[in-house]
Amino acid sequence: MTEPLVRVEDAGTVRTLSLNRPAALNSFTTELHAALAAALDAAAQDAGVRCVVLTGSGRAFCAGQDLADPAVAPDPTPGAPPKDLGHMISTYYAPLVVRLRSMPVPVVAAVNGVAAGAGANLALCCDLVVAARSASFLQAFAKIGLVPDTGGTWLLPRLVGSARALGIAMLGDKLAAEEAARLGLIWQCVDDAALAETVAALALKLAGMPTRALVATRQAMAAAQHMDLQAALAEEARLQRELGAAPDYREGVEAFRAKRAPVFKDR
Ligand code: T3D
Repeated sequence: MTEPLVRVEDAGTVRTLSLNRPAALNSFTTELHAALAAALDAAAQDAGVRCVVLTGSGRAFCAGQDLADPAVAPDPTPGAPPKDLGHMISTYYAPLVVRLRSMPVPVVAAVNGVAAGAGANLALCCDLVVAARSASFLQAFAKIGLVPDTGGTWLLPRLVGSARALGIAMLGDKLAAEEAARLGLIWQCVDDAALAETVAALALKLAGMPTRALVATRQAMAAAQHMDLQAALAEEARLQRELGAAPDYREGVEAFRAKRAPVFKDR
């Protein structure tokens, strides 16, 4: 039986998706893109899923685009036309970012090893990024004459500021997980042996929280980057009006007042 390109495992309401091309460090082919898109869509549509964890099989998280894929590898034949990388980006990577950033549940990246190129930015697109101490982040694009894609130009300056974003992107050096956490690029760096347990606990915690409010928080924070304070305050009022009318708010307040654990159900 052939191995799936994305392994799907459920533990209660937490769904783990593992990129599964370990021999090529889980780098992206068009087939892997299709498998990941289908797995994310299935998780989004499954009311039983309240948190998604994204990770990699084997020693890497994801090495970005598979540079051996004939769809992108430059043809050495003299006079051969260049490959249209813009088409790859708009057909596969941009929709992947949009899919991830509009997931109806929180998404945690469990970065088990190197995350390079689009693989690094795939991780950074997730809501919370937890990395093993031996993992690293590498904006490999400059080394092959490209710019950061998969949301990198948008994400990096927002996460770490322009000076650091430019240094990370222009030099393309490996950034160790611990340094990534220190710079605020990721949420947490943990010992390798603690990664699975830490992520499982985090995902379980998120899965038990008010999902709709968590997703609205992601969206509001992204939207606020383009707003002045007045507009952001107005958007907060609009969201609180909406969330305040939903069952999770009533449940949260009732549970607090009754000194019991809340049971959130909105999604
Ligand atoms: O092109 C477009 O469509 C535009 C979109 C671009 C998006 C992008 O992601 S561009 C950036 C593409 N990624 C890279 O440039 C990263 C290339 N890989 C590396 O720099 C290194 O492999 C790593 C830093 C990720 C890991 O280094 P290391 O020393 O731990 O492993 P390695 O020995 O280099 O790689 C192990 C194997 O994986 C090796 O294969 P082999 O020799 O054992 O048969 C290597 O060729 C393969 N591999 C690693 N990365 C890729 C890859 N194969 C295809 N594509 C890769 N990206």
